[in-house]
Amino acid sequence: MSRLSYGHRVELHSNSAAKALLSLMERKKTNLCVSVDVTSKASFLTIIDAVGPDVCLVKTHIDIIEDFDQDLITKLQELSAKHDFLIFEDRKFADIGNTVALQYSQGVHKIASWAHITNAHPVPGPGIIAGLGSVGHPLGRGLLLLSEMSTKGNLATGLYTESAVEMARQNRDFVIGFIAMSRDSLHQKEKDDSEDFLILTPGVGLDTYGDTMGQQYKTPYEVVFNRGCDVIIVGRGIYGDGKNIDISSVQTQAKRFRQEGWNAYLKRIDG
Ligand code: 5IU
Repeated sequence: MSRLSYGHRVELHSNSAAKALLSLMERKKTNLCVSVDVTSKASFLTIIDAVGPDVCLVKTHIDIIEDFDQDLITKLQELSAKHDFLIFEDRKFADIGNTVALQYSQGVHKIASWAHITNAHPVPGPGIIAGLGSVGHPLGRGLLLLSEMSTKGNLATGLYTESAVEMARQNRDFVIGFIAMSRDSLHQKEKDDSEDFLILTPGVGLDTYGDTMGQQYKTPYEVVFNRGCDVIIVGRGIYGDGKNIDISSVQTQAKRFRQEGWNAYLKRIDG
């Protein structure tokens, strides 16, 4: 699957968020997702407006914004339309189905109403997909399962990863892919040529190897070309520590990661 172009893979999906993301990547020629982990509404919107032209997806942690309000969502949606990107709330749901359905649809953030894509830990079992799907599927949303993580010592390996893949296979209409560090867990068990999952990969950097809290970085080339991943997720490599935001440097870094990610993809589909 990973040798096919993003455009060719659109028809292999029934979920509208997956189709929209693959079409967007093909049309805009970018596989860059920027992870905007900053805590003020102003910095959040400023960074997104700056990177907007270069990304297919903006990843949010909406619960870290100190001055969150409904206007932030309106502005985020305006930027999504202006720059042509989708929105991924990195909520990492992890509770029983009934609870995650409420967390996804209700509360202050009402994630399902604006996030095209969200994600969940498979640890509670298939009920978490049923719960989130009861809210998200009718809205055309897509879910990613966390089958692997980027951090040192994480427990999402081996049988756990394999079971996450099996859970996804049972729920193809709503589960569109994985947060994972490579395509390997799919290759081993790939059933037929019509199966296609999206692999989105965090822990991507060009200038550093990690941070002091367990993060480990790989280059865009490593994850897209060598490991067959589809979308690179980059945070601090683009906006630094999020404190004194230098817009021109944010734009320069976004273009740099975009170029690296896209070149690795072109080489992969050419190969
Ligand atoms: N993220 C990871 N690793 C993971 C998962 C999510 O880094 O395994 I699952 C998130 C955390 C953060 C972003 O929001 O991706 C990476 O940010 P940096 O590029 O700043 O490290």
